Amino acid sequence: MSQALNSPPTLSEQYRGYPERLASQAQESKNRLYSNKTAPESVPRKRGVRLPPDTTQDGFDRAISALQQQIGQQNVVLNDKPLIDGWYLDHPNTHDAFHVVDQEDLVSSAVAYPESTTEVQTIVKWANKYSIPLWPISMGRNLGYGGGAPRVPGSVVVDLGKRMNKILNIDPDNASCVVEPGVSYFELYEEIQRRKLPLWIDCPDLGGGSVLGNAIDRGVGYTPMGDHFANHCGMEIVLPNGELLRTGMGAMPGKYGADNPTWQSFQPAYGPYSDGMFSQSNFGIVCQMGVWLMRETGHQSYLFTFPRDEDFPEIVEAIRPLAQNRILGNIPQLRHVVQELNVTGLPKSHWYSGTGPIPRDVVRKHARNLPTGECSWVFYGTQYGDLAGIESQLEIIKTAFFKIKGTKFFLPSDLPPDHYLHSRAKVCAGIPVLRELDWLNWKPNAAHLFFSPITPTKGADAKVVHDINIRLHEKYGIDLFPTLCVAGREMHYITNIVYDRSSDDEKRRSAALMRELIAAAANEGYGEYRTHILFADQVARTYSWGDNALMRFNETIKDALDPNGILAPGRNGIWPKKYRGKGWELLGDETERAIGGGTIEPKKTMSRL
Ligand code: EUG
Repeated sequence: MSQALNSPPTLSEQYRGYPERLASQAQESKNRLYSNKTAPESVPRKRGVRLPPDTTQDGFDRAISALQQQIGQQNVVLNDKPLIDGWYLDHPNTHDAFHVVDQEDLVSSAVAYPESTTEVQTIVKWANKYSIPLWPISMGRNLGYGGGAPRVPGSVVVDLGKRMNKILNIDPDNASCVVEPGVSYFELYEEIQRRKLPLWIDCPDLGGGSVLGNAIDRGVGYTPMGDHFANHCGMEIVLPNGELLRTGMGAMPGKYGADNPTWQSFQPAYGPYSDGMFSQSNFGIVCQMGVWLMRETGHQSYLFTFPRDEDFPEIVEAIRPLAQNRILGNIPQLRHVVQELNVTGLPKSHWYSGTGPIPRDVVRKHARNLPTGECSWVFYGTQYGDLAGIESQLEIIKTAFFKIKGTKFFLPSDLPPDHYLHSRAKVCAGIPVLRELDWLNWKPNAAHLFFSPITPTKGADAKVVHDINIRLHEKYGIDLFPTLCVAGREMHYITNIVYDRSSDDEKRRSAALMRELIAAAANEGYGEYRTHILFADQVARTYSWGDNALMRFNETIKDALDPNGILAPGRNGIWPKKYRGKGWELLGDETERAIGGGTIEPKKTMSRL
């Protein structure tokens, strides 16, 4: 429990830290989480360093010494100490803090900390020579999707965050910047404030993640520039053979060896647009990326409540034209009212003492006592621009939503200072915060998985996915926490599957629920935009149109770029030839079976197959 007493690190102490302005929040949030913790901080390791597949101890030792000689002994660290799940701002890069299978299963053998793109090239060439799988991470947050854990146990994690955390350029005229993988939303925001620039960043619900990493995982934020990948411009990439590539206009040399002046201005350049291939992929290591910023503007956040569970399809229908007409300025969130209970940071036991999911009538009873009153759905939106524009937009939005009977409207000034809307207003103005962590207090030792399908922004489609969620969460006895990020043509329907890390039973039910949700949604034609590393194989294989044409295309590219199969094997379901069809793909109940001390690694090593 010693860590509980420590203050979490600040940004000036640690690249993964929090800004001073959030000091008391960070400490409170950490204390609250630790006060709910019943599991020990760490347990003794059952085995020593987990070796990469097909590697002898002797061969591994020689490879590690060789790498230490190349990038410095202190920059290659064995993963041989007790594993600590820690907390959001003391996040491990040794394993998945939100472990689904055994904590010690999805672990690295070692972590390498490169300082530069050149050192990343050195590591990649080393991995090819010694045939060791690499797992690059930026800062390794990726919460609910696997954290910093490698898919193949014993991979060497390449932690780009620790030493490659420079903001290389901020161009106020172009409203853009260039970042390395270790630049967090917190850091980028603070730097813009330090320089007093009239610019906004766009951040997701939590501010500790990597700007670059989130964009290439195609994450979402909540200003008008919330589509992070769509707002990146230009990349510098190390390919799996160690060669270097610049995409976009960066492919054209600048004068006298300078960066190309148009690199952060025009995304595609000439010829096929290659950047997409380096998002959610294992085709290269992105070491620099351009990011577009937003010009500072006026903004007004607000919320609507809707009375009935059954209003859901009608709400979605009302949002669609508003979003398509760009009356809605950002990606709003629609949350079920149960999320109003968990975002208070109070544990489930505060609201309900029974076992099993919290019943609907109990949620209703408690909602009645919240400032927003009894309701079923809560819509969090923000309008941008000048006051007159915001007011006229709000009138149009109110007219549309008030057609749903019993709808209510609230401004931040209508709600107490601790209401979540105040935190939401910050996120929607590009100010990164920590508040969203609070629903992790729902149960002791809480971890979570995200189920993240995409549906059209149409009531009927949304209802199909919602009903699947209701049915299967009930079947597995798990609370249903839906948050929908709604755009004009599609919505990210995110459910948060919260489980107690110390309970194998909860882990098994959560994993089984995920598996069945993915299958049931795919059966209706709905697919995930992103998933946990343990479910990547299953999700990738739901995209099977034309006899798996997409996966065959991806595999062709993977084999051409990475013939030795060293780069992030299994990432997003893409396996290099060396691993393919040898028992690595998790397509059945392997995950559930590995919970409680097993492994997801196939029994036979690759060469013996
Ligand atoms: C959220 C949104 C996501 C995601 C995970 C979580 C929101 C949680 C839009 O994508 O992948 C409140």
